[in-house]
Amino acid sequence: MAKDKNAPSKVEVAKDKSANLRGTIDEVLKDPEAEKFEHDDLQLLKFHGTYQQDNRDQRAERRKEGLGKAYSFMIRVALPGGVATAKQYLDLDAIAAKYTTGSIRITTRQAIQYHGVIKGELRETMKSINESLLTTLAACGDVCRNVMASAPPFTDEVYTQIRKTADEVAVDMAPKTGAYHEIWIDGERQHLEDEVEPFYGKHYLPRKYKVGVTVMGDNQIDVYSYDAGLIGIVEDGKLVGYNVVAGGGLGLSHGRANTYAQIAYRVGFVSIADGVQAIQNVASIYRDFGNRNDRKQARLKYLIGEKGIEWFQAEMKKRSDFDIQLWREIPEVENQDWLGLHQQDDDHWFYGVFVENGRILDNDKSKNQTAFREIVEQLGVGVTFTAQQSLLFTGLKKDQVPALEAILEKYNVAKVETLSNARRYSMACPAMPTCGLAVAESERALPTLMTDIENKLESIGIGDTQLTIRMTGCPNGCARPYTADIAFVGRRPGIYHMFVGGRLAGDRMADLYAADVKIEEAIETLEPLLLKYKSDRNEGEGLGDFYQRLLDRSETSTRVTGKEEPTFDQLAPLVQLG
Ligand code: SRM
Ligand code: SF4
Repeated sequence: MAKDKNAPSKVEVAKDKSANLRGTIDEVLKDPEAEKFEHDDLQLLKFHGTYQQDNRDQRAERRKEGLGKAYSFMIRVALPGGVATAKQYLDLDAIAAKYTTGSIRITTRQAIQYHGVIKGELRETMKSINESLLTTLAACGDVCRNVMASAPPFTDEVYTQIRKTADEVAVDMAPKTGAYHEIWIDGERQHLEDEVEPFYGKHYLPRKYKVGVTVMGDNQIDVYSYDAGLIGIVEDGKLVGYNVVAGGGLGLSHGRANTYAQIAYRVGFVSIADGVQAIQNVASIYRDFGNRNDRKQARLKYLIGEKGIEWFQAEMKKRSDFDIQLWREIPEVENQDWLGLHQQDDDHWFYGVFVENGRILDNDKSKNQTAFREIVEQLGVGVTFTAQQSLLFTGLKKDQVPALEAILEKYNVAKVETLSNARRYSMACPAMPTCGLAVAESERALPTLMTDIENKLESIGIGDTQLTIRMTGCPNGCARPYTADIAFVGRRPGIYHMFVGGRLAGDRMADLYAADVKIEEAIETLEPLLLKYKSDRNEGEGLGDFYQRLLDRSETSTRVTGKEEPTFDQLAPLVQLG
């Protein structure tokens, strides 16, 4: 029978039947015979912050031995603004050692992920996380995800308010179902008849909803990549309100022109007091009008793309009992990764440390996990995870800095002065072996490729160039490739689409530069452009900016679809002549 294209998707049906996200998760957890979750529970688990995965490196071997997949769980812990106290960090570290493959992985959205938790220990792991006053609820699923906030822990009025607003959005948008508490914490089944999800209702949102809060001039969180965002407007040193953006998103499917990555649209300006409600109102439009039939067309960007930003702005006005003014113009963004030492307030400092691809784990070269544990234990400092997969030690006294640096040195953890400008801004998603959607390597491939890129930049004489290089194992965009200066997006094992033309400011889309490039040929594919950049760039011009000038773009590019023509082909004669 032909599929009814107006029928709700399977996930919508699963939500409908789930009794506010309960499904049969509790029963399967309690059943020692059940080695895995199935059907609807697989979708519902995500709302609780966990994914069933299997180790893809082991698939072939196990198949040969007549064994099924080696199932385990990824758990994502939501930390609004990426903030953890010293005790929370040490607890997270201890949980990693006790229940997981051992590593803590900082995500591109200031959360952390564990991998390899076995089913028999899933409940205990979730309970331990909650005992640290942290949660995994809504870290994944069709809800408001971890709310991001600009990372520097400044205690001035502006940054304090930014973090406060992010925390308030997180509380306001958290699901109210008792299912999470019942299943993972106290095991007592509540009375369901009177339980309501006041904002979400029983179907929650059509898809994920991502939010970030920052301040003008500082876009480390890549606010234009999200479903909704608030950008603080500062006048005479005071925060006066927020510009609201909506409808950003970076996932696309190769070969499908109706899927696209989109820079968020400008909605308008609201007062500080109305910021949280503005984020809820954006979500309510999404909840009421978003596509619930086709999950590939369900993100807010497609709704705004189809109906237009003017329609969206009018709908926002209708739903808001507060004033929505015209967008306030903002200055060029100065991107900062906040690595190294910075003053936090009169008495305190913070210190940013680069974590390659977010992986906190001891290895032969460097023992960052031991170093970070020792720093937090000895100095009692807090930790803020950044949107560039790194971390800041916060609340340091000036006289603690030498001790911190000595610990980094002892365990061979790179200080920012020793990093190239290319590596320090690089990011990769996890991809193989845990991600079920990966079609190519990412985190395991980028470090070596980065060394080749560093060598090439050095040999051309542009080793000091500041640029963002990002890699993902599929087109879903988890390491935000489409806003980077240079990106590698997995197509098949060892083969990548190469994008060029975004920038550190995160407010512009890159172009497909070259299609289906073998990783061994990446450097030679890039070289003509790098040479041309070296000879023809303007003073201070970034690689992405230069490429846009070469393409003669009069307007900022805000969208890249799943079916683009490579721009390098257009430019090949010009570039090779260079
Ligand atoms: Fe992502 C799915 C990892 C940020 C777009 N993402 C996944 C899954 C859960 C794979 C899956 O569905 O089975 C990945 C788990 C891999 C693993 O083994 O751990 C995964 N995404 C990640 C993280 C961990 C990458 C990282 O290097 O840190 C990031 C976790 C963020 C967090 O803490 O919440 C992560 N994902 C992103 C981002 C970037 C961002 O938000 O800043 C994007 C692009 C922005 C956006 O959402 O548009 C992103 N992830 C996706 C998509 C495409 C969604 C879409 O609607 O277009 C998928 C696939 C899906 O949802 O169907 C996906
Ligand atoms: Fe997995 Fe693709 Fe996301 Fe990488 S970009 S983590 S491969 S879904």
